[in-house]
Amino acid sequence: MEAALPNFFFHDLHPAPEDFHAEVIAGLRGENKRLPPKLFYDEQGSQLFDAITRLPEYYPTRTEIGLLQRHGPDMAGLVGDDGLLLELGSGSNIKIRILLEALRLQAYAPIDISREFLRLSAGAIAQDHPALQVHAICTDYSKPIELPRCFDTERRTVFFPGSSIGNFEPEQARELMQRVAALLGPDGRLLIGVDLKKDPERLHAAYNDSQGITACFNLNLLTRLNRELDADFDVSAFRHHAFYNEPLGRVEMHLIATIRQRVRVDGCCFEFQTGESIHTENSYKYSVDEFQALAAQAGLIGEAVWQDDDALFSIHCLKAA
Ligand code: AVJ
Repeated sequence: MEAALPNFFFHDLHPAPEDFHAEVIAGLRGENKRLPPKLFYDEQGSQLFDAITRLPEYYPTRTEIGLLQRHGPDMAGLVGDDGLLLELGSGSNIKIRILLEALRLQAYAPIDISREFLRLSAGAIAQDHPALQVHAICTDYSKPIELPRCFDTERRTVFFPGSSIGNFEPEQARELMQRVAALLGPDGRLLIGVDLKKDPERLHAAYNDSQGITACFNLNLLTRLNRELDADFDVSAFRHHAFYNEPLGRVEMHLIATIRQRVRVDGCCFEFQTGESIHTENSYKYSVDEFQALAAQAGLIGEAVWQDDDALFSIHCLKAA
């Protein structure tokens, strides 16, 4: 922990490369090869994701920002002043900046797995809000989160924007929301952004942009493994593949081997047939009712929900049942 500014604290609980090792090897060993999407977010990956959020085809970010601008004061009214706000997967800080215009907080705790990205974006918030205690926590929030001691405030809000909840299988999403519910206590609120079910063509375009940025983002995972896990993927021998799996209600991203090949990762050998895939991401889409039903299973009830006029994206305010 270090203090760059008197109101800025950085808690570095980033998983070590060794922690990724077991997950990566297990993911590539199985019958259907897979890698966890949290591995996208090294520095390069965070920058590519940031570029995705500005693509014309990628509607979620700008739609959610529009909802925050339009309904921020209502959201702030439900959340209440003077508490602690934890943001899961904070990434860049545009969204919290909008909320901070409507909401007076005692402390803000952005949580993200991308270390330098977090340091910069959280530090900027601390600089611009000298009366706000900013405790950035670099960690993997898909695992149980240990909060620093200084967080014993009465009122806690969890802000989970971007529809990152969509990366989790519904069962894991329920578990994560259960852990969040325990964090919130009786007075707390969860503000969560959830991408809505919609026209499959629109979804397809959002994950197959014409500039190929999403493809770079997907392929960067292999570059990262080459660098950090002593792998020897030939990145040019894989291609990006993304489609909407309608029966399962999710966009899937894959990396497809374009030729038959053998890859070494940290001394372990993996065979790929031509056309074989590594499943790198799911992005589940929920109707408002589907999501409320899932939240109810986690012990959370809906207090309000906002969506844009085109019904592209939703933000739910939930509290402990
Ligand atoms: C950050 C997980 C919400 O699923 O839309 C964007 C990640 N992947 N384009 C999403 C992503 C491909 C994004 N989430």
